Amino acid sequence: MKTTRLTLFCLIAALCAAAPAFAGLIAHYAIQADDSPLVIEDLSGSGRDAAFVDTQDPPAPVYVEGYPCAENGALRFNGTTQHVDASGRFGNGIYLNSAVTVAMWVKGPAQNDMRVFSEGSTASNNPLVTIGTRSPTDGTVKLYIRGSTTVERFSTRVAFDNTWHHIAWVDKRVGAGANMLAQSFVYIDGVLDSAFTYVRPLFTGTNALNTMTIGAIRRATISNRFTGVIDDVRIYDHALSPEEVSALVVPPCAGCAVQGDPDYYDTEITGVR
Ligand SMILES: [Ca+2]
Repeated sequence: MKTTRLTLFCLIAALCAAAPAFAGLIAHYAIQADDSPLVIEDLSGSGRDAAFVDTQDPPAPVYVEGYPCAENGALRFNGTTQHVDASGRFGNGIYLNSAVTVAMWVKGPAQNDMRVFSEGSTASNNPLVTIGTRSPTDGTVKLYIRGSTTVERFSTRVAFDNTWHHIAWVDKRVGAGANMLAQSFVYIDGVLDSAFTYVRPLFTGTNALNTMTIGAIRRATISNRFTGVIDDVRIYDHALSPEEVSALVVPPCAGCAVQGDPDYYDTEITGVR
């Protein structure tokens, strides 16, 4: 049991945010330091725990303030040796669901062509389903999907500017049968940023997916490691509505009083992880 200090304001915000949008949640990496810092627990009830992986010996996970204002509630990735690995937990791939939503909080600088979410293959460098940063560096979000064909799209707004931003990617097939027509929506901070229709690449044969990572790409080797903080990664096997996406976004930490402020309520809460 971990004791966490939050202001009353942030507690209410967090509780309000935690309530909705759990149906169809197939993995939820809330991320919180505890007695097992190398295990990134899946709170969805699906048993898809992930592992913190670090080529440093011993592994050195760094937990920092999460969103919003949760002490030791997020992981800071160093960009050189670290990622979170849930490979093998999602069958043939999250993206093979007819609809999928991937959502998370990020806080990192603009950087060239790194990844916060990725599916890939240890057998081939080709197949990728990824969310990351744009090359050339401009702080926007890059969506890069490559199987039998390649799809590359960019957000309009910036998500990587060293402050907290929420990213949600909602993708769903709209074609029947073998028609792989799909619609994709990118939300930043709970607001629709961009939308497009495209034909989903195929991930069969040599393009089959078998890895899932947070903060890097895993193929035969690890690459494209993200520098920055990631919190509360949620994966759904369906398309969240705009209202459900915006419900994941709570008031920013800037709105929370800190200890010493006149309106800081020194509220001790136990049983909150
Ligand atoms: Ca967290």
